[in-house]
Amino acid sequence: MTQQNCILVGIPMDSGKRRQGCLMGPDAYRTAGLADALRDLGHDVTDTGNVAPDAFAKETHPKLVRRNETIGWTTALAEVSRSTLQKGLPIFMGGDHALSLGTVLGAMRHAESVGRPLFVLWLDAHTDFHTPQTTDSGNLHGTPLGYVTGRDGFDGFPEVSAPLPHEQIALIGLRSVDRPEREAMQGSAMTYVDMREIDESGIAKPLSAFLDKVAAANGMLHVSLDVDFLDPSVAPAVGTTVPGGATVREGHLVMEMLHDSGLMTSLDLVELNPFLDERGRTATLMVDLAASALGRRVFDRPTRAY
Ligand code: NNH
Ligand code: MN
Ligand code: MN
Ligand code: MN
Repeated sequence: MTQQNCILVGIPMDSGKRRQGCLMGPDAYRTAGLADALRDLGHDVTDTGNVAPDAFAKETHPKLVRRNETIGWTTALAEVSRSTLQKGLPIFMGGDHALSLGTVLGAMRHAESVGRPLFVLWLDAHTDFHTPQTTDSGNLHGTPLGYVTGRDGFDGFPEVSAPLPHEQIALIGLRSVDRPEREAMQGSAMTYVDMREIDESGIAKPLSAFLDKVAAANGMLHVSLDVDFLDPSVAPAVGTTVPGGATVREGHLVMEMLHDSGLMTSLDLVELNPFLDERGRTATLMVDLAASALGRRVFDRPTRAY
């Protein structure tokens, strides 16, 4: 397989929701051996350490949780993401999912500068399509897809000058969608695959259709993997568990197909809360999934003799 220049970026961001602990995520990935797992596959791996948010004002917002801090992170991360994409394949070790406001924005800016369309694959139980107005919880980790698609109401955040077209987004693993999100997504050209569709027809078919679309457009592909995409019985270290999620094999199959496609150009690992983990099993599974996305396989199937 092609050797990649993997650049690990630690993002100890915890401002996207009330429950704390995702700030320990980057160190959990380091402890679980992410860098060595990728090196074993023959890749160049650099860990650039942790990013910090830009300076931010005291919080005063009546509804939104740590809004100003999230703006500080978004500004910093958009630039980190854009500049890291010029050097290699960034792997963003979160941190909660609000980090994707910045990492996706930076990937959009990079893709624009090289004249390629950016596609986004969202692996999540949730759609994360809220705006600061529609969110009930006030948790900005529920808003990154609303933000990058140019929905209104993100006052104070960096401007999204060229919003991501809905046709370039696929969400897979859905099983918790709030009413305002569902309403706003009516008639949208986003690809959405909920758990029922996965149960009925499998995860490979819709994923491969989306990957074909990315390939046909010579697109870049940002993958955002939320721990809660997976079933909580195998991935308990997340604040927002939703039963009925992807199995270990469904997770690996997605990652293996991503690897075979050669299309992935950046990766978020988000929402891991090590404080909620059981003997590191969720961190370890996430590292194994990242390794599958970068080419690990159980064995190279020999040709069968019949
Ligand atoms: N939709 C809910 C909210 O906005 C939950 C979002 N939580 C997530 N998203 N974990 O992936 O509060
Ligand atoms: Mn999410
Ligand atoms: Mn989620
Ligand atoms: Mn909500």
